[in-house]
Amino acid sequence: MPLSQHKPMTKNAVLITGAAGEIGQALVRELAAGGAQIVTLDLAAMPPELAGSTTHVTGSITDKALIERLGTEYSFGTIYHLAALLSTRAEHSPALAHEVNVDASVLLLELAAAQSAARGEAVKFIFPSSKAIYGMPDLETKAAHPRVREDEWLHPDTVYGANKLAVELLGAYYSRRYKQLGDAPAALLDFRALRFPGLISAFTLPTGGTSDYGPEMLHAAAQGKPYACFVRADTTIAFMAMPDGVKAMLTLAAAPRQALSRTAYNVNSFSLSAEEFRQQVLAAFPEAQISFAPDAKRQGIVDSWPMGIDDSAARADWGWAPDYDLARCFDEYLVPNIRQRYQR
Ligand code: AKB
Repeated sequence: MPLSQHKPMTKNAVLITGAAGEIGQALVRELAAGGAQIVTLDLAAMPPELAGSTTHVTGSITDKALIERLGTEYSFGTIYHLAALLSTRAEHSPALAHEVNVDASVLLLELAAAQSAARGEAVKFIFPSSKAIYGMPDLETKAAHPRVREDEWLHPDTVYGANKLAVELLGAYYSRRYKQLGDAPAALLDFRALRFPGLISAFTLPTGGTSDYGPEMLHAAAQGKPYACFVRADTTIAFMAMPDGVKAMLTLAAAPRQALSRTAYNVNSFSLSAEEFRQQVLAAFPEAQISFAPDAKRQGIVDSWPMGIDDSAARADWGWAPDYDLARCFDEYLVPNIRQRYQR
């Protein structure tokens, strides 16, 4: 829909960028059920079943004029900034990754800063960051530090990890120090980031990520397709069920600001090796054909990510706890929904 056809200035609208992607679709489903006025922005159209739930703008988050026009036509209470190039895709086009993952984030931070100042009330800016902001130097160090804390190992090996870390730091700046040498704005925005494990959805597949081997293995098995996993069998990282990812974003967004001791929080669920992932898939789909054909470059990326992340700060500050451990994730969420999706 062209922006000029929108009704101007609904107060406390919710903006979701990258809304047609995996996290976006799951988040829209939850928020729409609560009756929020949602504006979605994505290069792609929303899937038909969600199209009626939002006012959708088809366009790029790198389009400065478009972002500025959104800012004149809506007053946002909360922005969920999900649009990003994931780690494998970003590695193929680092300059584009910087433009999408960092420069466009600055456009949105500017929008949120201007609206916070104009309203005298902080716009909440919720940002999905990633375990990719960590960089474990070698496999021995990775094994010796199975649950890294927020302030450790912040030396990402990928452009995606560097982009996410840069936006975390910029968000903290916009939240606390923005224009500190000029006239102090009436209110600063309220930036909150979550460092996610690899999210797995029963309903969508990721594109361009490097933790994708997990969901790809499972969705391939459910469709009766063979799958060659692009990392070694012993490769271990953390994963999380998509409903927990959405729950984490909504719970963090709702937390009172004074309860938060940091702007970026780890959220963890369960860790498992690619072989353990395969065993889970085989338990549900015994005929699945899953082999291992490691790709050295993508293997290097996953090897640099920690096995798990320590989420005690999120638990203490805003009561975070995942609903799905490994068994519940497969038995109650992934397998029944994926079976139904592919009807096997
Ligand atoms: C990716 O694989 O790029 C993402 C991530 C780890 O954030 N799933």
